[in-house]
Amino acid sequence: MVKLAAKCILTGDSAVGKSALAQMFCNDGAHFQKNYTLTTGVELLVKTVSVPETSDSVELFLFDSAGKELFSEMMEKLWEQPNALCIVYDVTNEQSFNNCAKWLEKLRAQTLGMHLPGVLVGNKTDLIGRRVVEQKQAQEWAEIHGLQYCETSVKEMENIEAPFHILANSFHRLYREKVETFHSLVC
Ligand SMILES: Nc1nc2c(ncn2[C@@H]2O[C@H](COP(=O)(O)OP(=O)(O)OP(=O)(O)O)[C@@H](O)[C@H]2O)c(=O)[nH]1
Ligand SMILES: [Mg+2]
Repeated sequence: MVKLAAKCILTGDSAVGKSALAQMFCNDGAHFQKNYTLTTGVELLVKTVSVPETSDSVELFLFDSAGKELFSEMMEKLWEQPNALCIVYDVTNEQSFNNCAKWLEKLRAQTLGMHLPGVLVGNKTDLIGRRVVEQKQAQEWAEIHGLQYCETSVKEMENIEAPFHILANSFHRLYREKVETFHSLVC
């Protein structure tokens, strides 16, 4: 039984639903906050995720970051040495999707060329009539940039565990690969 810990940065434009997603996931869907509370700086949430078909687990340290530019300098300091990346946009807000490139660039500056598990999340899929970013378009963008993709509705509690399970599983896989490489070198 292996217990891993991973620092996961959660980023994206303001009001896309990052805090809602992190809080619902960490509190097992306890309460959806209808009213918007701006995140100032970074809020840390922790949750342990089991890795399927193993007895292993990954403790995710979620760094729920402010989308407002005002806090970016202070945040980048707290972003040092991440293990996993989660970029969220709002499927009803095209600008929030376009800005994912900017968020990814900021994150990549922290990872010094290392490949880390990453996921792009399209949130607010419950607002069906207001959707402006199509799934195919976002999925293609994610693939090009080496990210996995999923869509969520925090409000409807749809798929909210998916991004974090994807990240935990990918992080665990990388760990296994490193262990195997190490064994092949010493044996
Ligand atoms: N309809 C709908 N609203 C959502 C959903 N997820 C979050 N919201 C709402 O969107 C607003 C913003 O959510 P937050 O989670 O605070 O946004 P944030 O990305 O953390 O914003 P910053 O902290 O400013 O970066 C809140 O009013 C939420 O209730 C969703 O899936 N559907
Ligand atoms: Mg927030």
